[in-house]
Amino acid sequence: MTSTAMTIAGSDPSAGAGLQADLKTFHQHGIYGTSIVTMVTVQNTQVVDEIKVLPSDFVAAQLDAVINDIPPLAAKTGALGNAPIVEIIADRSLNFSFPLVVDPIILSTQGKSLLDKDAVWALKKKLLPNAFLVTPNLLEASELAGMEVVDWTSMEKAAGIISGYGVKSVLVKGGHLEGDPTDLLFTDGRSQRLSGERFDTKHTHGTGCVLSAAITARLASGEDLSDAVLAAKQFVAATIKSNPGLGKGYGPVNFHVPVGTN
Ligand code: PXL
Repeated sequence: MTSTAMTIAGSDPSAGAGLQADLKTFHQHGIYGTSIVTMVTVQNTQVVDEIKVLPSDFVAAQLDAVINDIPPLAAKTGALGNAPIVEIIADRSLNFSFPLVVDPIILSTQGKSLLDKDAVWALKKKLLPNAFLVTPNLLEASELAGMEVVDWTSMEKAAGIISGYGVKSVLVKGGHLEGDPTDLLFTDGRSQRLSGERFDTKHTHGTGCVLSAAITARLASGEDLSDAVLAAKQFVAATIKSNPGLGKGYGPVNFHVPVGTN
C-alpha cells in the first residue's frame, strides 16, 4: 500500500525550500505527499522579496479537505506565517492520529521573517504540546527556549526547556555551531549526540525543510524516531554533497540522491 505524508508549509517558487522541497523529499522516499499552503513567497536562490500569508480559515479548509480524503501517516509543518494559522493548526492537531513534526521556521535562509512574534508564542503554547518532534536550529532554539543557544551545554538546556512545552522529542540542529555541526536529539529525558560533517558549499537552501521532510517520510513508513533522524541526516548530507549548483545565490540540494544508499 502507498504510504502518505502531509506538509503544511509555504511555497518557494525556486523550489529548493518550502512545500516544494517537502514534496520532492517525500516523493524520493516513495511516499505520496500532500501539501497545505500557508503562504506564497516571491523568492529565488538570492532573495525572498515578498510574502503573502493566506487567511487562516482558508488554510484550515485545505487541511480538512485533504485529511478526510487522503489521511497522512505522518505530517510536518514548515513556515506558518502568523498566530491565527498556528492556532487553527494546533486546534486541528488535537485530533491527529499520526505523528506531527514541527520545523519551527522563524527566518528564511536570507533572514526574512516567516513567523511573527505572536506566532512564536502560539507555537510554543498551543502547537508544541501536540507535536511528536520539533526541529529547531540554534536561533530557533534560542527563540523557543528564551535563552542564548550557542554551544552543547546551552543546546542541552534549551532542549529541556522546549520539551517542557509538551513536545515528545526535540532535535536541536547544530549546523550553525562553530566547528563540527553536531545535532542533539532529546527524547525520554535523554540527550543523544548526532555527529555530522560540514561541507564547503553555499548551496544549502532548504536543507532544514529536506531534513524534517525526510524524517516525516520515514515516520510515515513506520520507522522509529532515532533511526529516522539518523537516516534523514545521511540523506541531507548526500543531497548537499552532490548539489547541482543551480541559481546565482544559495542554491538547492540534489533531490535525486537515492534513499538509503548513501
Ligand atoms: O528554508 C526555510 C523556508 C521554508 N519555507 C519557505 C521558505 C523558506 C526559506 O526561504 O521560503 C516558504
